[in-house]
Amino acid sequence: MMSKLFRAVILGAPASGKGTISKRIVDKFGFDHISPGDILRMNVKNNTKLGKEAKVYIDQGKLVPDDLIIKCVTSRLQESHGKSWMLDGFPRTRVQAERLAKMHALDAVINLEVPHEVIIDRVKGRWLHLPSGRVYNIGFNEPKVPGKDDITGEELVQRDDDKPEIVAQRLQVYEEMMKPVLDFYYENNLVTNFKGKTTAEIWPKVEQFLVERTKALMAGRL
Ligand code: G5P
Ligand code: MG
Repeated sequence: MMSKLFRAVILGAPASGKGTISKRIVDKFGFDHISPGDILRMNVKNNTKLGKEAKVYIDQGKLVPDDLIIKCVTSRLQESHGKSWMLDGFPRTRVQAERLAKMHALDAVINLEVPHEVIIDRVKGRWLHLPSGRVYNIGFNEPKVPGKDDITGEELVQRDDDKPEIVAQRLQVYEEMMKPVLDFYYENNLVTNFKGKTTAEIWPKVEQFLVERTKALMAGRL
């Protein structure tokens, strides 16, 4: 276990593989994985106040308002107190990035770059176990039993916002909103880009990067 804490964000377009890469980081490095998208989907499923408010935006492929999502992430980060963590899909606006910077100094910004045509093709085969956030894809990491989660045997679902027209909207919102976020992190020299069409291509590079970064952190060079 690392004695110093590592804090990272993982950014990338919808279905670029943030959740998939995050799972591998959790398995290898033991970081706490915080995915606001997963938290929102659980709230929608349980019909909470947050879920009801967020659903309207999620279903249209729009971003949930900053104050809602910042509140949600801030309280989840408190649960990670004393642990190394990675935030998946947050920040998505400059306001979110600035608020996060006031709370925590980051050690890395991992930016996944996957071509849009690959993404559009991928979402068609995505299946999800809602309570855990585990994702599957037909032809990539298929569940052992069709339609069932490997660990719990519970039902898998498809996301309402994975319909082609909503995915197109999400990609457009992403391109618009992320530029100022990436600029903010470039100004702070934090961004590392990982380009590729598959997780098989991207993961070894992310893994090597994190091995080096966590070593540097331990040696006090970060
Ligand atoms: P989310 O939940 O943050 P997105 O749109 O950022 O959603 P998403 O869709 O969850 O991102 P991902 O996590 O990047 O995608 O990708 P993934 O699930 O790991 O992989 C996608 C699929 O490809 C999976 O089926 C996987 O198995 C498969 N796959 C992976 N690698 C490969 C490969 O090599 N080959 C193949 N064939 N398949 C592969 O946000 C959702 C909504 O929540 C709100 C917004 O409304 C947003 O639209 N929201 C926020 N709003 C405001 N601010 C924020 N910070 C918000 N965060 C969430
Ligand atoms: Mg995800």
